[in-house]
Amino acid sequence: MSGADDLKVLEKNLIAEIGGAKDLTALDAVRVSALGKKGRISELMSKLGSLPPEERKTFGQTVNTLKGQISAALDARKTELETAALDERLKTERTDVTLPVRPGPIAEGRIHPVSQVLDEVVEIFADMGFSVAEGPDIETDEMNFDKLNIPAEHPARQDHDTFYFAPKADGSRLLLRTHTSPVQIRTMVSQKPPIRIIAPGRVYRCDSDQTHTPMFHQVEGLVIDESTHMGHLKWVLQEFCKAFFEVDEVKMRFRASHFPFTEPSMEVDIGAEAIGKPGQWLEILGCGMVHPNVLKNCGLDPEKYQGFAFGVGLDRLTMLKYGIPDLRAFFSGDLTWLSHYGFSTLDVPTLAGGLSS
Ligand code: 2U9
Repeated sequence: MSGADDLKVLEKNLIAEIGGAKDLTALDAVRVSALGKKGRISELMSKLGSLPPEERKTFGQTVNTLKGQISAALDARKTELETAALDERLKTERTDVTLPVRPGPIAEGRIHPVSQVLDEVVEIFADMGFSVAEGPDIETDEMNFDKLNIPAEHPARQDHDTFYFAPKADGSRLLLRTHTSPVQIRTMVSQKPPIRIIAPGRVYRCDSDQTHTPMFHQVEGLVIDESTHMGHLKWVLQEFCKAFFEVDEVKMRFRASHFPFTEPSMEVDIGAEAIGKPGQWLEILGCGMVHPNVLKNCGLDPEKYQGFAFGVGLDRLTMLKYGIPDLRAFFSGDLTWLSHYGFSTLDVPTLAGGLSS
């Protein structure tokens, strides 16, 4: 066989071996056997010196051409095998981006139902133009009682079952606030009307049984302007109840009551059909027109200013809306209870999004 024929056969064999390589390892073995130091093409090159000078040039060029062809064929097959391997992986390694987030510590955390209801209440009143006001849990007798028209000898002072701190040298003593009303007092002392605030927060009374815990939550509201009247009060409470219980209509009953800080004072019941119990009335809040003495105590002229206030127990509101039977479980730190009644961190209440859905 002539040298040229040898090269043709070698070329044919190598191309067949390259085409037959099933994977990258097999292909690399072909590359080494052709182009490696002791490979078939490299060995041809080493024979060059033993050829007669007149044949060297042509033989050298032909071997170089073959080398180029085989390199190109190796590269092409390599790309082919890599693409096929990638296609195979893409078939099995799919990512479904529509799958829900894998539960982890953050996804499993729950918002306490009282916090959720507080956020709902804030959302509703913010939409009506109220701001949120806050104040300290530790208060003075003056802010918690005196300025609210509850003097030392007033029987309501006993009703509040107050937690007192040890008296100071001057006889004065601090206390844990028994309602959030001192927040409204502080607002009236420091701000000129118009005032439109809600004051949510923790309050404390020395009382503990099936329906009372020593710490509970309230939201109180206060609106003071020159001509604010009971019609405004009734409208605000009606809108609040409809939005909170997520119903188009709610029956409301205003019963005459008595609080030292409001005159007149009322307790409000709603028709329990709002929570799916037709035929019953449920007491949900207290309210009234701010007593002129309270306005005076805060430096406001009752001849010029008037307004209304209301108070709602948040824990009770939470039990009613979400059908939670036992108040004491609210503060027991029971994770099983919380995973049942709690809310996902993604359930942020918004009016546009349908409050609780
Ligand atoms: C100022 C003036 C008046 C707040 C009011 C009520 C009626 C009321 C209860 C509801 C359930 C307390 O948590 S509860 O037990 N509250 O009935 N609260 S009027 O009146 C104010 C507050 C501040 C300066």
